[in-house]
Amino acid sequence: MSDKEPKNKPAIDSKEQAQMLEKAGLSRRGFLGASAMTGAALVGATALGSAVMTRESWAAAVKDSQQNYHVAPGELDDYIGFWSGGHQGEVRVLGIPSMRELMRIPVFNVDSATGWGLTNESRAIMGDSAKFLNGDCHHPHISMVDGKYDGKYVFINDKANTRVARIRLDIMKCDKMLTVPNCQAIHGLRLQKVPYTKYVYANAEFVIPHPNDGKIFDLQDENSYTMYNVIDAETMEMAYQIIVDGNLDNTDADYTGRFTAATCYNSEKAYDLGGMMRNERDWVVVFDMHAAEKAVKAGKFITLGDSKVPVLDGRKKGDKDSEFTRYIPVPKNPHGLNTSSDGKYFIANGKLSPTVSMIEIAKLPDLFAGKLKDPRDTIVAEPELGLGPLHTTFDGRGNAYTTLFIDSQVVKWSMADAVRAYKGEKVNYIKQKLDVQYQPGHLHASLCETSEADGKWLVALCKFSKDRFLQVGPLHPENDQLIDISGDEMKLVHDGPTFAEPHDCTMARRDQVKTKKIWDRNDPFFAPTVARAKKDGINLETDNKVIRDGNKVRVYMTSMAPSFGVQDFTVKQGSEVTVTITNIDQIEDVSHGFVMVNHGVSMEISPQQTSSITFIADKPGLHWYYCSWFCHALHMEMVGRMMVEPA
Ligand code: CUK
Ligand code: CUA
Ligand code: CA
Repeated sequence: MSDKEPKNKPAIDSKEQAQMLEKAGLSRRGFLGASAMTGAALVGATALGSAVMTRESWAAAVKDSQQNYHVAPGELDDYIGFWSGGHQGEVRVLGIPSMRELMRIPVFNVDSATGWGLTNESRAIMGDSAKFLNGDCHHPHISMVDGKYDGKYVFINDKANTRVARIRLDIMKCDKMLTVPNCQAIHGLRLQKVPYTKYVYANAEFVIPHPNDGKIFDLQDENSYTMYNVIDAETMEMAYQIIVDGNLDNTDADYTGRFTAATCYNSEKAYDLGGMMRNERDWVVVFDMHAAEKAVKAGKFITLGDSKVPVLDGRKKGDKDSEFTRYIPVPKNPHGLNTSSDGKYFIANGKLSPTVSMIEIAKLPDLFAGKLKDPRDTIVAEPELGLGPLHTTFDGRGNAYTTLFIDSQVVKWSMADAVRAYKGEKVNYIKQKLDVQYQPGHLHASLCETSEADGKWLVALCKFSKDRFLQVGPLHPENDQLIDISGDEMKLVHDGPTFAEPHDCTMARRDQVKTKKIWDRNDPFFAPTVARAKKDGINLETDNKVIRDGNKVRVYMTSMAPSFGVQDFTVKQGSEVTVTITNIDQIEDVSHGFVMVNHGVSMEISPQQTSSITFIADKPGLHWYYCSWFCHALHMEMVGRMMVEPA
C-alpha cells in the first residue's frame, strides 16, 4: 500500500459515508471481510459510492467541453466506436469525441427497421438460433494484424443464448453467427492480437454437467465443468475447446500470440452467492495456445455427444497441471482481465478485493517450463486501488486506469510504480482518482487493446445515471462518460445516456475502418438469394416477375425511387410468399423498405442490395405494401397491392 493519500480525495471519504461503509461491513482499506460478503452489504455499498460532482467542477467541465471537445455540425469525429447493446442484443456505432450515435447494427435481436431476424438473408446467418428473439452481448472487439486494428471485423459474444457473432465492418452488418456447443453462457470474448486474429477466444461462464441430460445436477461432480472456446475467426467454426477448473469470466490475449488468460470467480463451483465467495482467492487461468494446438494435432482430445469439436482437458489432476494450462491464485472473485498495451502484463481486477493483480507475461514461459516454485511468482505487483476494481485500460504512457465500481471512480495509476511498491519501495503509484456518475463497469481508452494505445480519450461506461438526466420513469439509462486523458489530469467532458446496456465498447481511429457507400452486387451477404433467383431464371437487376411453384409464390421485383417494379400480384390464400427486391438505385443514401401491412413483414433494401422475406398470405383480400424508408418526395406513393383470393 502506498503511504500517501491520492491527489483527489474521493467523496466517499467523507465522515458520514465512511460511517455508513463501516455499518455495511466495508472498510476502504484492506480486503472486504467475510462479514461483508452478503448481497445486502454489496447493494448497500453500491448506493454509497455515489460521488456527486460539485456545481463548480461541473460548470468548468461544461465550459471545457464546449470550447475544446465540441464536434461542430458537418465535422467528423476522430474515432469510431463500437458499443455493445447488452441485453438489447445489438451493437451501436458511435463517433468519439462527439459521442453521437451513428448507426445501430442488429445482431442478437430482431430489428423492425432493417428486418434483421425477419429477412431470409439474416435468418440464414443466424441459423438455428434465429428462433431466439433475444440476446445479451457484452464484448465487442475489432480484428487485428500485428497487434493493430485491421478494420475488418468486430466480434461479439451473446451470453443469453451462448453465441458468438461477427460483424463485417465494410458493410456494418453481422455476417456470421455461431452457437457454441457443449456450453452455457458465452461471456468473456477477446481476439488473438499477434500475428493476426486467427482465433476468437470465448469464455463459457457457467459450470454445467456433461452430458447435460438431466441425470447429473451436482456441480461438484467431476463431469460438471465449463470450457474455454477457440473459434476460427475466418470460418466462424469451432476450432477446439478446453475444459477448465472452476468457471470463466473475462479473458484477453497477449502480444506474442502464445498466451491468453481468463479470470475465474467461481473456483468453488458453487451455485449460490455465499458459496461463490467462500474462497479468499480464486484464480487466473493462463493458456499456452501453442501447447494446446499441439495437443489437438496430436489427437489428445475427446469429443462430447454428437459434437465433433475436439475437447482438451485443461484441469489439474491432483497437483499435476496440463501441458497447456496454469492456475495463478488471485484475490477474490476477479472480474476484468486486461493485457497492458505495452504487452508486459495480464491484469486481473479484484472486484471483491481492492487490488488488481499484475502477472508478468515474460515469466509465463518459465511457469510452463516448471521453473517457478509457485504460480504466484509470476505476480509482480498487486496494487491497492479502491473498492470494486472491475476493468483496467491503458494510455500507452505507462499509466493504467481502473474502474472502481463501489467507489464510483476511475483511478489512474502508474504500472511501473506499482511494481516498485510491491518490491517494498515507498512510492505512491496512484496518480488521480476521478469521480464518475455512477458505478462504472468497463472503461476503454482510445486504441488501448492494441499496441498503438494513444492516450487521448477514455470512455467510462457507468451502470447508473440516477440524477444526471431528465427523469424517464423507473428504468434509467446508463451513463457513458467521456474523459480527456491527454493531459496529466483526467477531465470529464461529456455525459451520454445509453439504453440497456453497454457493458463494453471499443474504438478505432477513423482511418482504420473503411466502409462501402453502396452495396457491391456480388456481395456474399445476399449471395444465396441471388443463387435462388438464378435457378428461377431471374435477372434481379431487370426482372419483375411472379414465379408460381405449387403452394409457393416467389415475387421478384426491382425498386427505384419512387416505385416498386411490381405494383400488384395475386396469390391464393395460404400461399407461402417470398418477396425478393433489388434496389437498383445507384445513389448513396437512397434506401428503400418493404412492409406488407398486417403481415409482420419489414425489410431494408439499400442501394444495389437484394433483400428477401417469406411469409404466409393467410388472409383473403387486398393488402397494401409500401416503402418504409423515406426515399423521395413521392415516398408515400411508393406502394403496391397483394390480392389474396380465398382458398
Ligand atoms: S462485463 Cu460482462 S458482466 Cu464487466 Cu465485461 Cu458487465
Ligand atoms: Cu422508397 Cu421510400
Ligand atoms: Ca470465488
